[in-house]
Amino acid sequence: MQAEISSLRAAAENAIGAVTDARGLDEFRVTYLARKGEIAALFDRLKTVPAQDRPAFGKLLNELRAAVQQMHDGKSAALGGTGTPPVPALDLTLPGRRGFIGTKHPLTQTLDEIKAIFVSMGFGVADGPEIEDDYHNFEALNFPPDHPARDMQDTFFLSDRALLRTHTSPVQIRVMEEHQPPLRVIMPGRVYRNEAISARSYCMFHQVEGLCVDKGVTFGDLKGTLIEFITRYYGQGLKFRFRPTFFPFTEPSADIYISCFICGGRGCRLCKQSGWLEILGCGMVDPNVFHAVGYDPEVFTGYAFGMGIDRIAMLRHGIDDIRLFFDNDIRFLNQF
Ligand code: 2NM
Repeated sequence: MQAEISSLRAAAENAIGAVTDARGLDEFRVTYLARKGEIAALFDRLKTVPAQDRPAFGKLLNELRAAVQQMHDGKSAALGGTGTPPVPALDLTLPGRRGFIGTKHPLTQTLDEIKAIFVSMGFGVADGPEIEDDYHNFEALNFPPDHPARDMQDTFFLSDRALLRTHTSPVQIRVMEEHQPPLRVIMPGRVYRNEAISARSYCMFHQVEGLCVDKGVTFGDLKGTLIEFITRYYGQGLKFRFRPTFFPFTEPSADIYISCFICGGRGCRLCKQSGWLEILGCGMVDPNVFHAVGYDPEVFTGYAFGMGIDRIAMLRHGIDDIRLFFDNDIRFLNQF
C-alpha cells in the first residue's frame, strides 16, 4: 500500500507537468481526484488493510489527496482558470418547459355565448367602423342637436367630423341604409365614452345591440325574444321588470331588470339591496330613425335593444372592477 501511494504521487506529479490546458486539467481531475478516480480507489482498499494499520494509511492517503488537489489547483491558477470544467451551453438533462395553453378572454367568452343564442334565434351578426361621423352616431339616431351626449364631455372627438362611436347603434343605421327589411341582426363591438375611469366605468367598453324590422313587428315580439334570450343566458325561474325609460332612437323605450340571481330578490351587495339587476335597454324603433334610412314607418315597424357586455361578464363572474378586463394580468385571465 505504501508503495502504491508513492507511485501514484509520482504519476500525478508527472501528469500535472504535462497538462497545458483546461481540458487536460479536467482529465487530470477525473483520473485522480474524482469519485471514481485513483485516489478514491485506494481509499476503498483501506477496508482490506489490517485494522491496526488503518489510521496510518488513512493519514497517508489524506496527505496524498491534499497534495494532488494542490497540484490541480496550482495548475488551474497557472492556466488562469477557476478549475471547473467549461459549462456546456445546453443542459440536455434539464426538464422541459410545460406548454402554455391560453384561454379566451372572459369578454370574448361572454360575447360568444350571447352571439350563439341570438344566431340560434335567426339573427345575423354585423359589424362596422369604430371611428364614426356625427350623422351615423347621433343625427340619424334622432339625437337632437343639443343632446348632452354630443358634448365634448361625453364623446371623444378625433376631428370636427370624426369621433369614436359611443354605442354600436351607428352600425344599425349602416345596415338599414344597405338592406331592405325584413331584418334581424345583432352588432357586437367596442364603444368609447369620455368618462372618469373607476372600478365601474372605463373609457372603452363593449356592447351588443340588436335590431329586428319587418311588417307588423310589435312590442310583444320584443318581449318574447328578449325574455327567451334572458332565460337561456341567465337560467329559468327569474322574474322580469320592464321599466319605462327614454332613448332618442326608440319610442316607447324600456329598461329590463331581472330578479337578482344571487339573493333571489331579497337584496344583497350585488343588486345594491334593490333585489333587481338592470341588464338590457330596449324599445320600438322611432319613426324618425326609419325616415333617416329611407324606410316607410307606415309600412315597417321594429324593435331594438342594447346591453353592456362588460357589465354582464362582471355580474356573471362576480368581478368588481371593470379595469381588470383591460390590464392583461395573466393571474386574472388564467381564472377563466
Ligand atoms: C339600446 C337600447 C334601445 C338601439 C336602437 C337602434 C336603432 F338604430 F335601431 F335605432 N339601435 N340601438 C337601442 C335601443 C339601443 O341600447 C341600450
